Amino acid sequence: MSEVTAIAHPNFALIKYWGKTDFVNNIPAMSSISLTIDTLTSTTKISQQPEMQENIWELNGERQPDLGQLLPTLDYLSKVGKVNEPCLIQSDNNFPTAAGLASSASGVASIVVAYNSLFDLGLTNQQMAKAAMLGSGSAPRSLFPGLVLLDIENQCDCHTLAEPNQWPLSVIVCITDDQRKTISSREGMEISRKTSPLYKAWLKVNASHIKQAKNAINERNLRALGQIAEENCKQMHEVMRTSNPSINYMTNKTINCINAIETIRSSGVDLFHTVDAGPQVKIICKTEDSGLIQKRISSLPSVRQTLVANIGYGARVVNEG
Ligand code: 2P0
Repeated sequence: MSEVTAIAHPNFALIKYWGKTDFVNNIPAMSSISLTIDTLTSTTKISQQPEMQENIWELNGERQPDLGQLLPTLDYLSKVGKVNEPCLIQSDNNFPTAAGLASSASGVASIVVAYNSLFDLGLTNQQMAKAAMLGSGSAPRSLFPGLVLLDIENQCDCHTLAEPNQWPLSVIVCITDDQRKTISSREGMEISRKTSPLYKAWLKVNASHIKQAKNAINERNLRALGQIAEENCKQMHEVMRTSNPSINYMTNKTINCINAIETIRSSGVDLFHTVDAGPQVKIICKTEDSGLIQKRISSLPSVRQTLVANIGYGARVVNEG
């Protein structure tokens, strides 16, 4: 086999990771729970290139100056698999890159899966998760379908809590701005860890938020999941805001969108929102309500575009050649 193509989807955290316990091995300081979506896709083709001297990475058709945060992932994969052959890695996102839509998670997950298949490494789920985590702390979650737990209390085990067909939810991604973010999550997390007076409390509350979210998922209780997810989101943005320098990924457009979501909720529709390291707002709702919610949200001047997705599948190979 000389080339393999794999796809992976972004995942959005409902209980969030913001801070590392080990910067070198990129290990999150808290557990997280996410939802893998469909529709938005990172596609990576990896091809063996014996004539090349080193691995080359192209992102959205542009050759990257270096392997950047992929380097630890590729070093780990080549070491575990005893592979020394250089590859051309071509990744494309069908959605804005580095705008708070988890493009690094889906990108890294698609690379891990493609590499594992190309060199027939036969990695275990735990090895795949470790390889992905070295590239991006949220990337192991995109390896798996549905609602996913990344459990730091259990050697960073990552697994699905509910499969897509076990709880059919939809996600409406409200794009308020598609510019690249000015401060990366990686830098932001370190600033928060070192400077936010709320960081210790943020670490401490994680176990309770994880437990509440797991219970809500077991009971398929959207309202309870929404309450804890919105509380967790609010606390993460407070940790960011109280960092020095203060970090604020939300804009006035983000706030307008959240206010509109609250108005829709007060009219009796069951939905909740979450916001990550960017100005976009993600709405989680029952699939049968997504059309109505999208119609109301997309009429807001602060929302440039909406994308509707359902719960999606994990990273997978789509083509071998
Ligand atoms: C999350 N975020 O749990 C949180 C919520 C953003 C806000 O994980 O440094 O790209 O590569 O491990 O995973 C985004 O950060 O950071 C992220 P690194 P990552 O989804």
